[in-house]
Order: sequence, then C-alpha cells, then structure tokens
Amino acid sequence: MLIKIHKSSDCTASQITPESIYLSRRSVLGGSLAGLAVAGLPRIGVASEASRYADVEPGKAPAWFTDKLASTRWGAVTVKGEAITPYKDATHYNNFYEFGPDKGDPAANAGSLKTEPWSVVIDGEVGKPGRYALEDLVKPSQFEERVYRLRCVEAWSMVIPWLGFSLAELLKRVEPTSKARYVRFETLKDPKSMPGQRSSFGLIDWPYVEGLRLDEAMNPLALLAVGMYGRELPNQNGAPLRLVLPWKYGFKSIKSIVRISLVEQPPQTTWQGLAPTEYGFYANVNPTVDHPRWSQARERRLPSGLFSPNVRNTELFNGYAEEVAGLYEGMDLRKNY
Ligand SMILES: Nc1nc2c(c(=O)[nH]1)N[C@H]1C(S)=C(S)[C@@H](COP(=O)(O)O)O[C@H]1N2
Ligand SMILES: [Mo]
Repeated sequence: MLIKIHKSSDCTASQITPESIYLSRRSVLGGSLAGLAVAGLPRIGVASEASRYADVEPGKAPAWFTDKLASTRWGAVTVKGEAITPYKDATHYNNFYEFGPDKGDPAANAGSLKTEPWSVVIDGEVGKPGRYALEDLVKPSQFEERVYRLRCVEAWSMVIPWLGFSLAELLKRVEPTSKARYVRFETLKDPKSMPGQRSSFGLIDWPYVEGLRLDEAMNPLALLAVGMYGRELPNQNGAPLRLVLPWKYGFKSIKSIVRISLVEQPPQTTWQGLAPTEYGFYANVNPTVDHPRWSQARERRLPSGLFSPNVRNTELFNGYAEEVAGLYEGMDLRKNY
C-alpha cells in the first residue's frame, strides 16, 4: 500500500493453496441485512463451531467468546453467489503493518501479541466514559455472523465470514453527547510485541488511527468483529477486537482496538497523514475514482494466481450501495475520496 506496485509474486500464497481447501469452499446464498437469521444452535464448543468451515483449525478461545457462540445468529448477513475465501488466504495474506510490511509478516509475527487481558478505553463526548474489560464490552451484545466482501485499496479482495456485534449498539450504550460528531479508533501501541513499531519502517506515526463520521459509525453494516470462520480472530486479523466496514477500503477496518473516542472534529487518520492525496478520510470503495498510481475499476478476488487471476469489476460502495449511499447524498465523491 505504501510504495509497492503489485508483483506477480504477491500471489504465491494463494497459488499453493491445497486443493482440499478449494473443494471445501462453500458458496453461500441468502438475504440482505434485514434478511434471514439462522436460529441459534444448541450450545457446543468452539471446535465444532469452527468446523462449520472445513478448512479451519479451531483455536483456544477465551470463555467470553465461547459463551456467546450458543446464541450467535449464524449467517445473519451473507453474500449471494460468491465463494467464501479459503481460511488459509484470509489468515496468511494480511496487512497489519505493526507486524511488518509484507503480506506474510502478520501471520509470521503476530504470535507475540498478548490479547488477554484486553481492555478498551471509551472517552471523549460520551455519557459513560471508562476503561472497559473486553468481556464486559461484549457481554450485552448479540453476536452475529456476517459474510462481507473486503476490498483493499491495493485492488485485491476477499469474502470473509466475520463474527461480531453492531458498532451502533455499543455506541448507543455509552451515550454519545450532542457534541459528538466523529468516532476515532486507535490500535494498540506496544513496540515490545509489535516489531513493525520498532523497525526502521518508520513512516507510520504509531499508533494506527482511523475515524468515521458518527452517522457512518451508526450504520447497521458497521461491525466490531471478535471472530471469523466460526472461531476467535487470529492475531494477524486484528485480535481481539477490530472494526469491519465492508463499503470502505480495507485500511479503514482498524485492528486490535484499544481506544474509541467520540469527538467533535474529524480525527487525523494514519493513511491521510502519510499520503493525503492517495488516501482520503472517507475511502469509500469507488470504481470510478482511481488511486493516483493505479485504477480502482477492477480487483483480484483471492485466491488469485498467475494462471487464474480471478479478476472482477469493483462495485460502487463494494456492492453495499443500497445500505450506505444515503450517507453521502449530495457529496462530491471525487473530492471526498
Ligand atoms: N492497526 C492496523 N489495522 C489495519 C491495518 C494495519 O496495518 N494496522 N491494515 C488495514 C488494511 S490496509 C487492510 S486491507 C485490512 C486487512 O485485514 P485482514 O488482514 O484481516 O484481511 O486491515 C486494515 N487494518
Ligand atoms: Mo488494505
């Protein structure tokens, strides 16, 4: 994302994806956000939930996570007729610069991240500020499985089944004041466990910061994820808590969140700070507004290889226009990129 143009070597990980994984890919049919919610399954362990996805190794999940699985709404949101990306690709082709600049670095290095105990500070323009233990944040929330497209600004994409809860629901609970207009999110800063923060890869001013307008944050599509593929989030995907905004470029979906602040002014975000002409505050997926160094009209859907590049057209708002276009009515999307 920084300075790299795509190389064909970027595809290596997906080219060696074993055939068993291709065969176990399922295509999921279903409704939209308001659509079908599959009834909660009887209470079973995390291992059997993970086996909903044949290619997933179950992890050792904390109690606050396993306890919620019993009442999870499985398949609450799905993508019609598009295959779910193999777990191996979703967990070994990552951007998480805290663990290094290359796609394989997060999987190789994120083991050092200590996700338990974890707490999140909620502050700024809220009636109920505080430092919340993750289990307390999660306890009142309804877990849902939502299958979303993820479109990176680098023109590759995946389809991922997330597990999480509505950001709007959490924000309402902490009672934003009438002055709150934006939400600012911050990732953990811990150079001891995050090699990217102590390396000479010094362009980023840590911690990683992202932001949304309050009405965007209140959109029902905005998800706080704690899991994917029926199990808890692997560290490289942003454990234990990350944002997922399927209508925006992937860099808005900030990982390993330690702070959520309700603020009056638009927050300065990491990528805007680095290259304001390339990465805007809104970063809505838009095939008609090119990145200054490449086209955004098309995307490589992973797994994508040299001989089957799996290229498709990019859709406005990544296919979620029905849900989010109203947020941007009257705005010039070319100026507000
Ligand atoms: N803290 C943090 N969050 C981050 C990033 C990062 O480098 N640091 N990369 C972003 C980018 S560019 C993308 S495309 C997505 C990738 O999410 P995934 O690895 O789970 O697919 O995470 C986003 N969130
Ligand atoms: Mo990205």
